[in-house]
Amino acid sequence: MTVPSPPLRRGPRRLRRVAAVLAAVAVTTSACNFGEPSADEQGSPPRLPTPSVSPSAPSGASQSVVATVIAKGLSVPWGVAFLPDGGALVTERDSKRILQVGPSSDTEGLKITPVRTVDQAVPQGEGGLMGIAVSPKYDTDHTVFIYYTTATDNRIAKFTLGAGADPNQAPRPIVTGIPRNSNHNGGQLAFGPDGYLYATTGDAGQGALAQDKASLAGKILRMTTDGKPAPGNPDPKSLVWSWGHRNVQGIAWDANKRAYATEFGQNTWDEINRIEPGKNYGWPRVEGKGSDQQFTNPLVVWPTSESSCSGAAVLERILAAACLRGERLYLMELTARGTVLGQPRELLVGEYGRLRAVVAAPDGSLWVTTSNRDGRGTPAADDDRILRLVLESSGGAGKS
Ligand SMILES: [Ca+2]
Repeated sequence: MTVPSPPLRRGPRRLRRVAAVLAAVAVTTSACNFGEPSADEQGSPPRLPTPSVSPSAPSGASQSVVATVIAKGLSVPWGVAFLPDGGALVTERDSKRILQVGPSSDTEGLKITPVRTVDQAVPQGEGGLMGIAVSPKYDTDHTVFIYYTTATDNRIAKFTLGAGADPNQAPRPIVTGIPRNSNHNGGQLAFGPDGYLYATTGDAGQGALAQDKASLAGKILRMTTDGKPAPGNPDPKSLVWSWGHRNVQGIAWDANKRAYATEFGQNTWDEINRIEPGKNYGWPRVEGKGSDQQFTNPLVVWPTSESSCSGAAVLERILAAACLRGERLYLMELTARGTVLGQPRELLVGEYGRLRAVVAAPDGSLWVTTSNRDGRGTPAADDDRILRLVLESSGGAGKS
């Protein structure tokens, strides 16, 4: 059996091809049922390593997905953000490096090029160089945003890339004073469909701060590119968008502009929450689902041993969550009302170890990073890796 190396290039998003992702992966398919790319995918494919076909459903069920290792030899890749050229900026938490991955390739997979090191970051425990976001106006402002831990706080800063940019110029902080600790630093950054920058924070090991609106800990923040409260925030003078969070490391939006976030619980329940402004998600008063009306219940809860999900991404109607301790990728089908339809499906269970970031790539695939060098995993020789997942069976939706 041969599985064609999927082309990776700029071009029209192929989202229609994943419109029936869950249906496709749920269909009974043989592992060889991956055909030639359609005409609009033709192009000059990079020299990618041989894909592995991963039978990813539990106990002999029939889901399958093509997972291709497209980059390897990284160390704790944390944030991934695509540039307009189809390459991605990737942060490494502990080395404090920012790398560009792709779009060109070499014999090892996608080409990895160091961009800069963020010397201002002070990695410790779960802290270090974490989230990264590319300005929606990157073509004109060349600006990149990062979230990192220092000796005294977590902060958000920005810098410029490209011709004329000085790689030795320190990133300019736009938000400081986000409480830090060895654990629960949050760290995700992403631009929402409204054009504003969102940041997810952790409770820094002090649960009470999540219920304190004056603290930036245990919150989801929404801001302008200068780090000011974005217009429409619940309190016009505050960055706080939602509160009562323990440790959120992933956020993504669906086509209806609804936000979903992954959240680490304590010992029992991890959560997926649909994030709405001004709502209180309960921590530390509630872990998982509760009955107190003042708190917003999660959409989905999982036992921590099967989840501990960090990254989140939405691809068409599919919400994906990449899990560290649970060593799997969950896929959930979102409804038009912003709920989850049926049971989450799990892929890659235990196959690549701990999974941290998941992002929707411009070509309609998902990129997933491993995190086996973060001190809690068992690294393979080529860890940490970036996987490219194509969530479809060839032949198109409706065929099996
Ligand atoms: Ca909660």
